[in-house]
Amino acid sequence: MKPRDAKPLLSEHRREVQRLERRLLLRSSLSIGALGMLSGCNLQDNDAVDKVLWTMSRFNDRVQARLFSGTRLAPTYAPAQITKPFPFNAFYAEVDAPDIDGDAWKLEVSGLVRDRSPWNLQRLRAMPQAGQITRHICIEGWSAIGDWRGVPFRTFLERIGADTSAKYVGFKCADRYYSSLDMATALHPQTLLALDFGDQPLPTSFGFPLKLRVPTKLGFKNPKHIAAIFVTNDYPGGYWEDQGYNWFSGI
Ligand SMILES: Nc1nc2c(c(=O)[nH]1)N[C@H]1C(S)=C(S)[C@@H](COP(=O)(O)O)O[C@H]1N2
Ligand SMILES: [Mo]
Repeated sequence: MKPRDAKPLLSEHRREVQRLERRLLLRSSLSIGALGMLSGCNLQDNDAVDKVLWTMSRFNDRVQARLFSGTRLAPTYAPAQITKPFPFNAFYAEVDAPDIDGDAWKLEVSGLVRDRSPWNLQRLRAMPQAGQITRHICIEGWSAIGDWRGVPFRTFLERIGADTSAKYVGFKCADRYYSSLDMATALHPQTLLALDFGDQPLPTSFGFPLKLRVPTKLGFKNPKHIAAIFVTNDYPGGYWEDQGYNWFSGI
């Protein structure tokens, strides 16, 4: 993948930055460009470059989690910046996206939670709603700005009595996709159980009826068509994570 923001980097850093870019891709699946977009750093001056070099020299999942997770906010955008049409991506073609009946749909909840009762759309819509306009960054080298709205995931986890000292939250999807997050990211103020894109319900191929929107992570950590959510201390992995993509993949 070609780094988008590599050009403005000062020339005296070029060599070090190229080395870094390789390490970053190998260890985390993130490019410097993607890291810049997730964190809102333009990586154009010496300070920013030094900060990245310092961070990358200590790069692994555990250290990344300690450095970033739960505190940094992803950049937000203006309504005029929303990407139209919004791009589709999945491990299959768009015509094969699961066609889910919203009235019959149920969300299962399990694992380290007090209330395992299933949820439906009506119950989710009765919860407090929020949203923000953020950039989705796919590991395949494209990004797009979208307006997702829904239930703050922290509010949902509190409502089901999740053990927030557990390590992971896992997701199972209607298309057999699956993924998982560290608890700090699950509780991050921008992490949303999204029901809407703009003021409309999520379109069929973009995750209807429910997707997780995590603007501090790469696109593959944003599961669509969620069917089940579980809280656990056993590492749940993920569809792409289990094929070698870095599990943390974010800020
Ligand atoms: N259920 C499900 N969720 C998924 C995927 C998928 O194949 N199935 N692909 C992931 C990847 S790699 C990306 S880039 C985004 C694409 O979301 P979009 O179609 O809304 O752009 O969904 C993510 N979540
Ligand atoms: Mo992706």
